[in-house]
Amino acid sequence: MSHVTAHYGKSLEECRKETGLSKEILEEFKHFWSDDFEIVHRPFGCTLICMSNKFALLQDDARMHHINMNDYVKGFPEGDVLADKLVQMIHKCEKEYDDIKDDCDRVVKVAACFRADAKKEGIAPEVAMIEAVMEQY
Ligand code: BOM
Repeated sequence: MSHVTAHYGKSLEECRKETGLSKEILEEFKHFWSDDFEIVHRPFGCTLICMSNKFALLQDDARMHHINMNDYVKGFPEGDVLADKLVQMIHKCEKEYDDIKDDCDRVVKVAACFRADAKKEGIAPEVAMIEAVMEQY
């Protein structure tokens, strides 16, 4: 998961300009996994949509594109074991918040749900692990 985060996180700066996400809210993407980062800000949800679109990970309805997400994750170390799990986890969270009409607001909720579940499942990376692989991307 550290590899996926390091790669996905590279699109943050490009999207920051589009969505106006401040450095006060999130300085670097690796902090997504830090307990100190509260996943509550609408601009962060808009930023995740922008970032995901850079890798074609979403459908037109701003829900995850299952096949593309699976293929994307598979390309990283331990991707084979991670891909199915990640798609299932995100989809479970999407279903929980399907009634939220605003895409950015809904994606914030989905992301918070996903982080909580990833921590419970023991697949959330340490920030230091992300730092260690960032230079590979
Ligand atoms: O319903 C919209 C689904 C949005 C998918 C993006 C969720 C990703 C949460 C942010 C965490 C990212 C860490 C690693 C990369 C996963 C692609």
